Amino acid sequence: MKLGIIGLPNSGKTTLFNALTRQDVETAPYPNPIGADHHVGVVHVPDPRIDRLSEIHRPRKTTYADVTCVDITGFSRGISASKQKAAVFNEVRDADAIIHLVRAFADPAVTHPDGEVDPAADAAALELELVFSDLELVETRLERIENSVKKGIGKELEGEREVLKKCLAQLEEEKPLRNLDFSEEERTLIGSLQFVSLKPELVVLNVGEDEIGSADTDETLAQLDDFYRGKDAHIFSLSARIEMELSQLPVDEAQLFLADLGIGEPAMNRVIREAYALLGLISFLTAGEDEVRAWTIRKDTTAVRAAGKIHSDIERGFIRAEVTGYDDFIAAGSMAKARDAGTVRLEGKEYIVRDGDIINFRFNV
Ligand SMILES: Nc1nc2c(ncn2[C@@H]2O[C@H](COP(=O)(O)OP(=O)(O)OP(=O)(O)O)[C@@H](O)[C@H]2O)c(=O)[nH]1
Ligand SMILES: [Mg+2]
Repeated sequence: MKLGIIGLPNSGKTTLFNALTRQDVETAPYPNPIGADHHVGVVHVPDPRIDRLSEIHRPRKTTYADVTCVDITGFSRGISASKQKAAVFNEVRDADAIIHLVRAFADPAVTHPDGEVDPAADAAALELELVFSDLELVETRLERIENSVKKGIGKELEGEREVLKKCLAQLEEEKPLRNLDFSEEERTLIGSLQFVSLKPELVVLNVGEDEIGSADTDETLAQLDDFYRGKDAHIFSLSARIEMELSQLPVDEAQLFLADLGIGEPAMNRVIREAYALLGLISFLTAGEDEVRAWTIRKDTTAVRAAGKIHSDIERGFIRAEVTGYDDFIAAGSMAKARDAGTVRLEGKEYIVRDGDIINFRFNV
C-alpha cells in the first residue's frame, strides 16, 4: 500500500515526507526540477493500542503497522501538457491514495512558482492537472476501443466503453472522477487505467508556524472546504516545518515541545491514521511476550486470510481464531480474565476480522 505526496513546487512536500517517515532528506527554498528523484520511505502508523499492549505484555519487540510513502517531485501548473509528464504521473498512478499538500505559509525566502501564495487557487490548479491527465487517458483509450469495434473485434470492450463515456462527461466538465459513483463492476472495468483523479485524497494545508489554528487559517480551510464540497476529500491544516522538527526530536523532548505548543500529539499522527483509513486498511493485533504487533489488512478480510498475513502455514493449517476486541481485553485486564468474562470468542475461517481484534490463531501443520 502506497501513499503519494503531491503538491506544487515548494509547497513543503519533502518537509512533510521527512516528518512522516522520520527521514532527513534535503529540503530547499527553490523548486526541484522535474525528473529529480522521488523519495521513498516507510511510515509507521501510530497506534495507542499497541503502546498500551506493550506496557501490559512488556514484549521483546513492538511492531507498528506501516505503509510506504513517496514524495513525488515535479508537479507544476501545466505538467499534464508537458513532455515530462510521464515521470510524474506514473508515480501518482502507482499510489493507492494521495496526500495533496497546499502551501499557505508566507515566507519571502521560499519562492512561490506563481509569485503569490494563494492556497485555494493552487489547490484548484493541481486538481485540474489530475483531471487533464485522466482526460487524455480516457480519450486515448476510447479511441482505441472505437477502432477495435469498427474492425469488429472489440465486442468484449463495450462495457468498458460505456464506463469511459461516463468518465469522459465528468472530466470534460473539469470535475474529478472521485466524486462520481461507480458500481463494483464499473470499477473493475476501469481499474487497470489507475485514474489519478479517482484516488482517495487527503488535502493538507501547510500553514506558517505562527498560523496554527489562527483566524486566517480557519478562513483558508473554509475556502478549501468550499472547493472540495462533495468531492470526498479530507482536509487538514498543519505546519510541515514544525512536524518535521518534532519528528526529529527524542520522544521526551518532543513531548515538552508539544506541551509548549499546547497540542496533545503531533498533527502527523492524525494525518497518518486518516491516510491509513483512506486506503481502506485496518489492523488486527497480536500480543504476547515475544512481540506486540499490528498487522495490516484490508477491510472485510476473513480470519483465514488474515492468518496468512502472519504466515502461510497458519493459513494452511487454520483451525480456529481466538478473538477478543481490544476494548474488551483492556476492560478485563488480561487474556485469562477476558476468557472468564466470556469476551474471548472462537471464530472460524470465514469470520470477518475487525479493526482492533486481538487474535490468537490455532493451527496445525
Ligand atoms: N516557513 C515555513 N517554511 C516551510 C514550511 N514547510 C516547508 N518550508 C520551507 O519551504 C521550502 C520548500 O520546502 P520543501 O519541503 O523542499 O518543498 P517541496 O514541495 O518538496 O519542493 P519541491 O520538491 O522543490 O517541489 C524549504 O525551504 C522549507 O524549509 C513551513 O511550514 N513554514
Ligand atoms: Mg521536494
